[in-house]
Amino acid sequence: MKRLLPLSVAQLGPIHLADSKAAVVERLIELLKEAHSRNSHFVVFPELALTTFFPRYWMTDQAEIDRFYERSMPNKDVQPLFDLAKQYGIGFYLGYAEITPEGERFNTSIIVDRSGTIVGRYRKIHLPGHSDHKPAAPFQHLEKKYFQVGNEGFKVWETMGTKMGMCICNDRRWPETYRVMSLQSAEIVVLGYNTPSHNIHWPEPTHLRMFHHLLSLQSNAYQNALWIGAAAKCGSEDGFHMIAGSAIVSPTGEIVAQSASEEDELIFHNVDLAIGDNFREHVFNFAKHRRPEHYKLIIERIGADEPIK
Ligand code: CDV
Repeated sequence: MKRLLPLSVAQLGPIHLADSKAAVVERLIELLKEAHSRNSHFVVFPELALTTFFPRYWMTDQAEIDRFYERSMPNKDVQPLFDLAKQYGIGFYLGYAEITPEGERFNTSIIVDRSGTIVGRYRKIHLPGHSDHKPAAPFQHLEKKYFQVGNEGFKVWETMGTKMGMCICNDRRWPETYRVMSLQSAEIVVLGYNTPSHNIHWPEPTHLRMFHHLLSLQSNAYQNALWIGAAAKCGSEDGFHMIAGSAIVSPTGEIVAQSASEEDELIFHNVDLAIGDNFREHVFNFAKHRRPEHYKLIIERIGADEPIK
């Protein structure tokens, strides 16, 4: 029997430094209205969806840095989004920069259910990039400067008729991310991303950025019998280009919906959660087939080292 979750993924085009949060929230609301017109129950918005991808900038002025962070959620800027989503009965995933009352800074996402309640929070664990200034690079990737490593693990929430997990951007490239969630019986993982088209560390062919993004989603959806909804922030933010490719991927590993632009764009699929059941019961029946006694190195080692004797 089908178990349906009408799912939208709301891709965002560029957010420039000069754009106000209120203006961005208006764009999110337009996408929410479109999701409502498609009878969606859930919408996935991108990573750091309220601001430009500010880790590309080396900043030392604390006030300049602080304006990118949210001190509470919801707050007056995003309240209109929460209000309309509640009115429509649509849940959502939203990424933003969080500063706690103690001054800790995280790259965070939340799951809001269809009644407007925040049911889950995730703080990004795999922070890419560097913390030092690289003046020779065309732009920075300073997530290690502006954020701490997430301290709440990879969790799964029973909500909206499913078991939902979440992660953020670079997390999507790591098999551990999804396996920790599929071991908690996650049926769907939602995520947002900001992926620069240009790699500042080595001359990576540009087409590989999109290829590896989709490869990561497709392989991990299949290997963990999961649906994945992935929302890009994309296009050229003040001249810095990021890939699009927002996608909904089935537990078969197939892409069932993909964005076609580098602008604000909604994609939709009436997700049948039951598709994952066949994979969980057979080829990826973890209880029957996993052999954790042979996986010890995965938690004992961080970096690659000598072969074991
Ligand atoms: N925001 C990100 O985490 N971006 C990384 C980049 C640095 C490769 C990503 O994995 O897409």
